[in-house]
Amino acid sequence: MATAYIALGSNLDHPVGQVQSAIQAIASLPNCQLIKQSSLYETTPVDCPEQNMEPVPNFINAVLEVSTAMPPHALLAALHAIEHAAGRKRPYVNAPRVLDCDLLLYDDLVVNDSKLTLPHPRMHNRGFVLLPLFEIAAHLSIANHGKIATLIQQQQFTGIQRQA
Ligand code: PH2
Ligand code: MG
Ligand code: MG
Repeated sequence: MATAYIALGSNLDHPVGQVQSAIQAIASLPNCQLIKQSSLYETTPVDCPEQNMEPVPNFINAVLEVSTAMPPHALLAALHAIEHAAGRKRPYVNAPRVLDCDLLLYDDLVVNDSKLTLPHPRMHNRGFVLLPLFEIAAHLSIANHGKIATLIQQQQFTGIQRQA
């Protein structure tokens, strides 16, 4: 069994419900056991372009730890299927989305191929990933970037509110 960390995000169509449904869907995957889930966090958009002067809605973000017998590419495909089932569309880069499920880490595996990059290439400077991840796995390090505790100390993250 491998330990994988998955980031969830939604800023369209009832984000809290979308993230809660995604947690259930991931917990129900074959060969996959939900070990930990972070709180839900309301976060302000990072690198999300406005379209037609429309304000970009806040996100709900969370991070999960799973224990899985699925190889990493199979797990990624399962996450994409869950996004698709939730109605995910990709009209432009970082468009508002009903559901984003990102594979962050899979044991200590380092992967760089056309389908998958591990660790996730932007996780080390995203507060909406690092803060929920720290809540459930404070000890973690990211290959080539070091301890997540240090990464959090070194950066000023704003607009991240843990839900009660
Ligand atoms: N996801 C992105 C880009 N920007 N900002 C927040 N707050 N939360 C996200 O999940 C997020 C983002 C690309 O996937
Ligand atoms: Mg993402
Ligand atoms: Mg994604």
